[in-house]
Amino acid sequence: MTQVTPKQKEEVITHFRFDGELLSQEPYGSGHINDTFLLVFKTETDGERKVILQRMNKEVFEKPVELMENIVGVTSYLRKKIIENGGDPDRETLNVLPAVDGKLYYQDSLGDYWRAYKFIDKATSYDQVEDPGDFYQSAVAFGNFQRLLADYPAETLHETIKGFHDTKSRFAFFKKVVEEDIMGRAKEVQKEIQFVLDREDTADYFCDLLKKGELPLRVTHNDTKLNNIMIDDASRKGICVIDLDTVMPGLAMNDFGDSIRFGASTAAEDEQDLSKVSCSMELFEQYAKGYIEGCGGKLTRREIELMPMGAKTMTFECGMRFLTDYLQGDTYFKIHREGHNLDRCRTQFKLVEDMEKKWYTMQEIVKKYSNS
Ligand code: ADP
Ligand code: GN1
Ligand code: MG
Repeated sequence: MTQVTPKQKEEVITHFRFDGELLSQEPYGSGHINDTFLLVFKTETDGERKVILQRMNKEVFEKPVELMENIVGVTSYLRKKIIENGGDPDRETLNVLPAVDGKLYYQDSLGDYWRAYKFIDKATSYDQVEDPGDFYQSAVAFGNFQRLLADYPAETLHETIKGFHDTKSRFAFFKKVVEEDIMGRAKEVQKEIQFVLDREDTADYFCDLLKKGELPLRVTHNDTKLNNIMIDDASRKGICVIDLDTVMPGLAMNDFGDSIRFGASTAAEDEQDLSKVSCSMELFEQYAKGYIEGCGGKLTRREIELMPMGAKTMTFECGMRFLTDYLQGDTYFKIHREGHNLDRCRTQFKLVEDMEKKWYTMQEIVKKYSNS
């Protein structure tokens, strides 16, 4: 995607129903996909009001209108449940702010799609775990999210990215990208390429079980990293699951696994010193406990047993995706330095190796909670 220009943003802001005088606007958060801005307004009635404004990445999400239909469907459903449970729907789910013409998005004169959300104040989205208790709370919240959506009519959801966690197809695509090698980068990363090729069985594992009808498809989030949840600054509870772009039918093990990949790592996703990167079993346990509790008894014994496989699959898949993007010239994930995607790929593969070493421990941990 091209850079957002000030003129473009100015046009967009006038096309939403925002109250008050604009005090500031700045790029916000550390997402890899959309362009996110925090806007602050001064209103006559209730002081400062903050808004999240996002340009949706239309190269990643080819049908932004369908994407917004999913988000409004899911958030209005959650809103009802939150009210029934006596919660605060303005803080516990995303709230879309409509454009001036009443639509859920605004398409600007350059053809880009934008949306706005109420800002969830006095809560934080973390890029790394600072306290294991927060990680546990984020697990309860992601588990709850799935439990609350258990009866959501899955057939009404659009598939916003085709084959998003179809690791087998991603593996086949990876091999094609290596063969084509359009940037001439494959020769520098032979070790990483080999790492992927040696693990075709990991890529196939869930896809084969799904084909045999052995795994339940649920409405899942599919991008459960720690910075996609807001932790309340006062209660330290995971209050709101955000980044709903990939809510689609999927596997509970993958939602569990993607959180482990990101949050149970002892280092940042793009750490260059690999000696700092490992999968913390303390954090793995906190998350497993919280997620199983949050799902409220809905997970089958088999799903719980396969949670370590979810962690390995999501970490392997994500590393392979970063490497694919590196080989293709960094067109999918935002990068902030040369070789950024390669650094990210290396942390993921270090984690996969570490999980392979700790396989028995992970199995024992989930076993402990599958009986509770
Ligand atoms: P991306 O798909 O690029 O990751 P996100 O929707 O996750 O985009 O938004 C990026 C970041 O913006 C989040 O990690 C979070 O820090 C912040 N954010 C997004 N929505 C809200 C919101 N409603 N209230 C507060 N912060 C938000
Ligand atoms: C992207 O959007 P964001 O930054 O929360 C990506 C995830 C990856 C993640 C890796 C739609 O998540 O699939 O796991 O980066 N989202 C999309 O950090 O591709
Ligand atoms: Mg995000």
